[in-house]
Amino acid sequence: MDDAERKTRVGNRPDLSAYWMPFTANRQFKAEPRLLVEAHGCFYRTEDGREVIDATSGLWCVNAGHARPEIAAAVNRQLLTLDYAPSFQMGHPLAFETAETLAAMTPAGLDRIFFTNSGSESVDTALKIALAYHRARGEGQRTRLIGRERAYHGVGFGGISVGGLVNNRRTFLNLPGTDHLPHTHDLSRNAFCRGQPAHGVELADALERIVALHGDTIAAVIVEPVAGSAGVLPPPKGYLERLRAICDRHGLILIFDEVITGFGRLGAPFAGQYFGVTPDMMTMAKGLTNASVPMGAVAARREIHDALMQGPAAAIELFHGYTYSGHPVACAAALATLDIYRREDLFGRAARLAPVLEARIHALQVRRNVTDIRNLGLMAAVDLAPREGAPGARGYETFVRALAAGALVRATGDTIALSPPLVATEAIVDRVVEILGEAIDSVA
Ligand code: PXG
Repeated sequence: MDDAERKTRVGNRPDLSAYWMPFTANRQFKAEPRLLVEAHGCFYRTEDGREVIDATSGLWCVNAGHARPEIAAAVNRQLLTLDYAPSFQMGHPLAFETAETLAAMTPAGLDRIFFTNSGSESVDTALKIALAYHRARGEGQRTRLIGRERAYHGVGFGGISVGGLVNNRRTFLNLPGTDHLPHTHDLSRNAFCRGQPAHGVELADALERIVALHGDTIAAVIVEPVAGSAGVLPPPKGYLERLRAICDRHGLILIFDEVITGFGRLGAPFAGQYFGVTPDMMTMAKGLTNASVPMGAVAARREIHDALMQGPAAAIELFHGYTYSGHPVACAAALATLDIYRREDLFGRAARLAPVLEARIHALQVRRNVTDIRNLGLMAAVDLAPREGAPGARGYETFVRALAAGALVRATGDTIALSPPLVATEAIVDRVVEILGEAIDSVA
């Protein structure tokens, strides 16, 4: 696009009123729109022609960087070869190949893959599989679902019910029979800690109390190994191990929601491998296709899958699925993406860049109004003290200033999160943190 064209594009900006934007302050946005028109590698271009560093991998999803030609070619080829095939009672080779490739990356034993189109669908799918599994084993009384405070598990009714963000829950009907673990953010003991906090393993014991309260009526426990949307909350040392032990003791399915932590964000394929704790099921989306085509997946332990393969062979074993489960174009995108991760050793690259992000982000401790900083792998967050009477204003203004100065960061409330692409460089991380530091200092 040349400059003349770009100007025309701005001049011809479409009417903004019909599009009801998700998780957006629609009126504020439409009064002062922020439109992106191109993306390559670690950079976006705005409609007024400015280059902006993508310090958030889109929304934690474009792990291999934007506009990868290999993915574009695979998608194009697939569209012209087999653009769609029915997903119920019919198949196509690519779905099987994608499942097999993915199963080779997941933690040992989690090698049965169910495809969805998003993280929200993956979460609801995993919760439903947990109920079906217990019922198939004659434990149909196990219906309760346990989540955690401050968790984000997408926006389906299942996901918001086990989720722990009040704004996402309070307007809507929640599923009955859910309960929540306490969140793990303990500012009094763990402020400004680097990586996993030292304190808080005992917070996992809340699960014992929940089991004592509900007995054998609990089906599953779902947690983000590192809480993402709530502002990057790494688990205290030993916490996930303890949750695993308690689930084993009481026959509960442990689900890791790896929608953000999957595909190299922590420098390993999945958080399960990074922490050395294997869940019974895991949910994925985002980085599975490098966000090029919507796709999600659930990986289940083989025993969970096998427990449902009962009854007459002609019987449908799980009454669940989507028109677009294993969509051929999404599969083509996923295979091309997984190939890039492997060929370019992007998870190794993320592991090597993580200490750089840690060192740089913690240098922001001296900046104005900063109350906490957290990091793990290529995830980091900076908390700002809320302005009196205007929670979220400081976070939003910092985000807007950083964008104007050339870096797209993510603000939720007064927390600024960074999740750079795995292909980012030390220089890019340096520049992002420099821009963020100046933006923080410029906001009163
Ligand atoms: N689980 C987790 C852990 C997530 O982070 C979902 C499920 C839902 O995925 P879908 O594909 O249905 O959106 C998510 C999504 C942010 C942010 O900046 C995070 C998400 C989405 C958008 C913004 O915190 N996570």
